[in-house]
Amino acid sequence: MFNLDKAVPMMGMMGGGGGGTCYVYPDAPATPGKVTPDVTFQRGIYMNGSMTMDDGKSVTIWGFTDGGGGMMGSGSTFPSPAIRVSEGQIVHTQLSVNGMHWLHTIHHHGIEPSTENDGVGHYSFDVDGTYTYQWKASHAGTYFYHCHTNTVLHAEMGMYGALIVDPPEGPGTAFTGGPSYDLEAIWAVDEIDSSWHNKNWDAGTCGGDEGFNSLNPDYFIITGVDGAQSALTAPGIAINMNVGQRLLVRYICAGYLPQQIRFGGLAAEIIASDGRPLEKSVNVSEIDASSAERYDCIIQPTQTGVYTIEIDIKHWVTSEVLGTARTRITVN
Ligand SMILES: [Cu+2]
Repeated sequence: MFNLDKAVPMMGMMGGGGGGTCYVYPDAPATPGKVTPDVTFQRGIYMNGSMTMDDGKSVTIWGFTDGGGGMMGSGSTFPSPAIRVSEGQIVHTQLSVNGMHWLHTIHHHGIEPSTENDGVGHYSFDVDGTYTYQWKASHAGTYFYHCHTNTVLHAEMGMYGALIVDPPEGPGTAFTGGPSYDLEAIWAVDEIDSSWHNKNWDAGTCGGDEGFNSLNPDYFIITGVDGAQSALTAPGIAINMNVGQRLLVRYICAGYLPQQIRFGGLAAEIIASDGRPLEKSVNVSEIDASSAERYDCIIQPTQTGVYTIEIDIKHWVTSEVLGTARTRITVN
């Protein structure tokens, strides 16, 4: 039913690498069983964004724009703009890569729609034109969306954003029957190997060795902000709160390598993971996470103070700590 036979040699577009069939499958079919949605999001593409690191260097970033049309560089936020919906809604995410010489998809990670709507390029197609992903927000919780074309590179380049499903009660309640919260933090923690950030979109898809088996990160970031210094004070990442208030931390392991998050001496109550409530919440001082995992934690400080949150990013074989990203919770 899919056009796997349309795998096309795209030698003219690629930079280096061997021959043979390239693992990209351009298509933009009609959405099967398309219905009227409760909410629609438009997403375009940018591939000329940049992020300035605390050491002053600039790293090229790719991502999704809010709005269709594949507008180069327009609204190039990093991470990509969040998709926030209510449990029970039918959602359309319309991705446009019109007229561009590259392909992308949107995978709504953890949502698990039908294969056509799952955005995994090599299981369906890479969007060439406009495709409307149709999916249902069945379970309140924390998810994220990312490109699934030449994934190892495109996710590394920054093509991801938060995906939050609120319960019908709306923001302020984690899930129906779950805890309420006064403040919210979305910490998507990622590592960057800047030596990967000058590749062509299809690098490696035609069989060439682009070195994607060797990730040597030199930057460690929280929700698009350098975790060396800037994330300690960045608005929306660093949190100011009062004793007695309840903070919901939506922690997303957005990198490839294992991570450990430590809450600086604050007690964190894990209430949900990967978009599902825990049967019984767990109180922890730290969490070990691996790629694409999400943990929802309630933090309700009982004492004033400045608490430094540290996330170690570790080598996937040796567990050596390769770097640490930091932010802060200030309790008044
Ligand atoms: Cu992509």
